[in-house]
Amino acid sequence: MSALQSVAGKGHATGREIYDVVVVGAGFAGMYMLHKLRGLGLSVRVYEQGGDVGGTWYWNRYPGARCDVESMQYSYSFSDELQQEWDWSERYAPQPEILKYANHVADRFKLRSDIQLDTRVDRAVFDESANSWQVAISDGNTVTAKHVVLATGCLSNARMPDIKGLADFVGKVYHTGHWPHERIDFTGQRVGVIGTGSSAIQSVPIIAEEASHLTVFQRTANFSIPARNAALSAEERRSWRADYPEIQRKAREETRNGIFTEMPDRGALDDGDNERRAKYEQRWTRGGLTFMSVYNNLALDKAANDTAADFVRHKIAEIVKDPHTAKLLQPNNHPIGSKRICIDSDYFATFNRPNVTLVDIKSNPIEAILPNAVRAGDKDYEVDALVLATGFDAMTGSVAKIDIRGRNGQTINQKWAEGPKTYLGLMSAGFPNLFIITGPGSPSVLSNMIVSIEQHVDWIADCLAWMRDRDLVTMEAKKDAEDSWVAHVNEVAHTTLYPQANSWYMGANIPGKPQIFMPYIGGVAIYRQTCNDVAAKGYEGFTMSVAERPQKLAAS
Ligand code: NA7
Repeated sequence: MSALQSVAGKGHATGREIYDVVVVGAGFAGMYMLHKLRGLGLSVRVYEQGGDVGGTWYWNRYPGARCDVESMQYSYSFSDELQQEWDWSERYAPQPEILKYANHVADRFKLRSDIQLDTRVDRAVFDESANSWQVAISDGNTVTAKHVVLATGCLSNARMPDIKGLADFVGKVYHTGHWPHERIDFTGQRVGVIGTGSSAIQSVPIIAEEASHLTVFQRTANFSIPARNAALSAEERRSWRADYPEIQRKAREETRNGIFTEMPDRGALDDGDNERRAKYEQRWTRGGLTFMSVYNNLALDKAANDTAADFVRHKIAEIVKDPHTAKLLQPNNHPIGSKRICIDSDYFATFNRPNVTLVDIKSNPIEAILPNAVRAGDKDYEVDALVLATGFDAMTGSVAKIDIRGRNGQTINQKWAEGPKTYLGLMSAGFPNLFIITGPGSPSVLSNMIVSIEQHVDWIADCLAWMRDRDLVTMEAKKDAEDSWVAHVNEVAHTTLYPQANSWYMGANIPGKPQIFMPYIGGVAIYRQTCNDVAAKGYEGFTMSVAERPQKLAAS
């Protein structure tokens, strides 16, 4: 019997189950991991704290929530039948449609029988004598797993701001990342939105249409590009599908961010003013994230970046009629793209509505929330409902919430106290047989997440099959390989403009969180090649151990 074959219980845990793999989370990463591991004949149990599959798309139900990568590229590629049969209705699918897709995948691949919903993984402790994990789940049971895969998501740990008086507010308080399941009707209400990141930028135009008055509290202005969302025609879908293999190969092997688009061949300063403006104008008209890939040095050269930033600031000034409001909405404290660029549908134009007010809480910070108002700069803004669009404890937050103990009882939070430390973003030394999907140190949130998820899942599955073939029972990142990878991730980040922004990429949005640039900025193509090379060299940088053979009894 191979080291990874074992007897697994079905249904709810009784406390005696032994799984080859426990997967934490049933979002896009967890679902594909389950499917892939089943294909290897492994026993797998997925625990999901939400009431259904979908991960971030299960929780982020705020008005206007939609994907910022075009849907034809934000789809699984592992099944040709799936990608040929699923019809996205819009260029950027709205959240309900993405959630429907997640449910379709769960049903189509019959995943549900191995997914336990409404169940948190509270604790995972590595048992060094048995080379396995003891995983304590919120139904009170503990199961054993040879391997644990954290598919916990990067933007799934909604962050409640610590604002004085918030608990005393008498109206309803909603967090965009933890939105109720029923439709919230703001008709006739005075609504306050705190935060102006992507979630606010998507929801503000919709809330403004319903609310009697909307007050947006802005600490940092953000760059946003029009989405130009539209219905997808059958012809457009057909043309994507006809070229899928080549589009996907290019996205994986030739791009930095896993999004197929024309590759820039020159820097912004290689063109004259008129030509450059024409190119920006063309991308602005086309809409979407690819605005940033018009030139190849926007993330690297401040002078080049300024040309794109100036173009967008100019557009904001053109759209927003009140010059004071326009000025406030123009970002001026970070390079464009160094915080995740937003894409919107009429965000800036919403501030021309008579029922919308922008409040600058950078100059006049929020002092307190009163029972029926937000007090900022000695002024009380009366509101009936509050929307907190204040973001997430990104990349590490959902890992940190689980009490994970590796060798010698060390917790992952102790190990990561000064910032996350991983080898390839996949494993952390001292935590054998524990994989992280799209973890810190991998391209992750800088990329099309589906592309990065599929790459990690495939790599992990290949690795487990390789271990099984060789009767290997543990795999662990070597400390020196991890140290050099962490240094490399940091070094590459600092060749770019990204660390110049106080972004959630840097952990800067969470008071007290170490400020380290968390994702790997080298790009998905280089990263994939690195991971493949590591595997081809017998998982270089990892230690593997074989199962101890049972001792033969000495003849008496
Ligand atoms: P983000 O991008 O982290 O935005 C959060 C916003 O909330 C941002 O404008 C913050 O201002 C603001 N914020 C956070 N805490 C406070 C407090 N205490 N007071 C006032 N304002 C605050 O989160 P999103 O949910 O919008 O988007 C996350 C990602 O999801 C996005 O990038 C897409 O990839 C999808 P700050 O900038 O910190 O000054």
